[in-house]
Amino acid sequence: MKNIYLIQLTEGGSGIWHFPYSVAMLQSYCQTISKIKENYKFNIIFRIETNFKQFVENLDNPFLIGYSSYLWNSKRHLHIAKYVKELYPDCINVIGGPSFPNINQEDTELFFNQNPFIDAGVSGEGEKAFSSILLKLLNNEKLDRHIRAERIDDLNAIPSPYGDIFQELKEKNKDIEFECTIETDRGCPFKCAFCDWGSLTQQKIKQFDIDRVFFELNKMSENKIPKLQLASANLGIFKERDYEIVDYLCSLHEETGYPQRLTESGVSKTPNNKNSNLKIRKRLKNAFKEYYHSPRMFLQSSNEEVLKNIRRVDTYRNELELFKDDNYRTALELLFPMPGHTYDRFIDDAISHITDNQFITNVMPVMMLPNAPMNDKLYREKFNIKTVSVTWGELMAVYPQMDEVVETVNLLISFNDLPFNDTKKCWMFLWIINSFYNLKKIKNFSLSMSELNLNEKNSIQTNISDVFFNKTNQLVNDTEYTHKDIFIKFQDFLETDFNVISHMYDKLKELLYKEDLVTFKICNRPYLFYDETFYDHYEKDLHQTMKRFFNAL
Ligand code: B12
Ligand code: SF4
Repeated sequence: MKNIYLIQLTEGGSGIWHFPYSVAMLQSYCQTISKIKENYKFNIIFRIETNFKQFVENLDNPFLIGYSSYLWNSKRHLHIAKYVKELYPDCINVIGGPSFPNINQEDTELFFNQNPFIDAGVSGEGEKAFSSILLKLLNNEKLDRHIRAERIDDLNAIPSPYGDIFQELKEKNKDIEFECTIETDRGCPFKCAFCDWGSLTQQKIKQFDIDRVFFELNKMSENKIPKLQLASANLGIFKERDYEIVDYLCSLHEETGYPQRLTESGVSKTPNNKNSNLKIRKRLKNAFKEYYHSPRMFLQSSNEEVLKNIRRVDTYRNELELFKDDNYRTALELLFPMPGHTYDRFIDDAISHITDNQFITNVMPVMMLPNAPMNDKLYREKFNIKTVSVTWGELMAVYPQMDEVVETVNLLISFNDLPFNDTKKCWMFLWIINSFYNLKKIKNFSLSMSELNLNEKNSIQTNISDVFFNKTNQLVNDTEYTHKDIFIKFQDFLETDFNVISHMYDKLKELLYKEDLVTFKICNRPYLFYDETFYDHYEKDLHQTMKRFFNAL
């Protein structure tokens, strides 16, 4: 038997790790082919507890190693692959997954030049392509360096990995729990410029049999899975079928408590009357309650120019009111910065629902995914896109040995019409509205306070926010000022007039795009990073600063 290792380092913390679903799918399909089953033994690796060199030394006569490459593990995988080649020169290194670059021919070439120890790379769906590699090697045939996989027509030819493979991995890893991914379908008909849905964007959606989906959902419940991720890009697009799946899942949770938590990956972007988005959202929230995050609407932007540039189909922007519900808050997800954004347009996006208690806005920094249309050479040139590399940060696994290699991510920072300084100013604008206006708004919507763990600890901050919120609303009612006017004036005040708040402001602005991704979280939810000592010490100054600002208006 020849030893195959499939490595997909996933993230783990507090004893819960992502199930290495992608490589489990490869193994599951390959084992349907008798010639492969008779000749190869599969070993899946998703966590490494020694240093990488030692890990490689302990491998048992590896014949081929497959690496499943994502933003959060690709550097570590390459590091391992290099040691592998040094120690076992005959072992074949094959890479696949969404971070193997394929959108620009020169990027692929550069990748192979920089990583000569990688023998072959697969773009696209891996199950059949990987099995062909294994069969070719049995026939002593030579491998192509870059293999572009053909689309898999019959997804049901891939057995579920939540049978034997899952049980075996559970047996071997009794000290941890798995959070799991389930695909109900594959592919996405849209082609948003910032996204690389596993290289399956602008592709027909293919479905897994509904009975197979039910089988996997039952496994999630039987095995008491703490968190389930539905990997559909457009949940709700198959109006009846998707609701049936969600309803089944909700019934399982209601009856057994498991799967315990749920997140979904994408919601249908078809017009609302053609999908079951709304029905799904309400069913999920009612069944899972606090174990289902705030329902999210992935707006990305509401500016026409930005939407056109990122080729985003926007169908629910005008139907947002339908998603409101007295029992929960809905999060409006935005991306920033994207070609077409300016300071002014970003502000309009960020405050579009500022006076509505049932909506809260969340802004994500845009990452340059290696195979997203945005990374196409012509697209980059057209908009003069600049990026900066930052460390991946707190989303890393907690194992200290994993710090041997630092994963990084490229973030977009500027375009033709958006200088880098304005990008930072936009993030700081977000910090302002979330620190001084939205905090009070969240407090008004009682459910959210407990949801966000806000309590008396934040009292000085909430008092200051009360002042800002009330004064702003009063001015908007009594004068010609709009919310936008006041927020912009406050930002100018903090940038030009040194005071205790501008001290915090400057410190955070300095960290943007230098530190890891946590800084963007601070801009979105500053109250979760409450600095009690600072607020205690400067309480009086903070109130005086606020007073001075409003008196000067
Ligand atoms: C589940 C999921 C998650 C989960 C868990 C991820 C995990 N660690 O396992 C959660 C919710 C945590 C998550 C979070 C994020 N995710 Co996510 N996520 C997904 C999702 C929806 C499904 C992944 C999946 O299992 N797909 C099904 C499998 C079968 O497909 P696949 O992974 O592409 O594998 C196939 C091929 O790529 C290939 N292949 C894969 N490996 C190998 C190896 C070999 C040797 C070969 C030959 C072939 C091969 O064959 C496989 C089978 O066909 C994908 C989108 C998607 N549908 O793919 C995004 C996706 C993976 N996520 C993405 C991103 C950007 C994120 C976030 C950074 C989002 C954010 N801004 O915060 C975070 C950070 C994650 C972290 N670890 O910290 C990007 C990744 C891009 C990249 N280049 O890495 C994707 C592709 C979505 C996108 N918009 O483009 N995510
Ligand atoms: S963001 Fe969603 S809709 Fe757009 S291409 Fe990616 S998966 Fe499809």
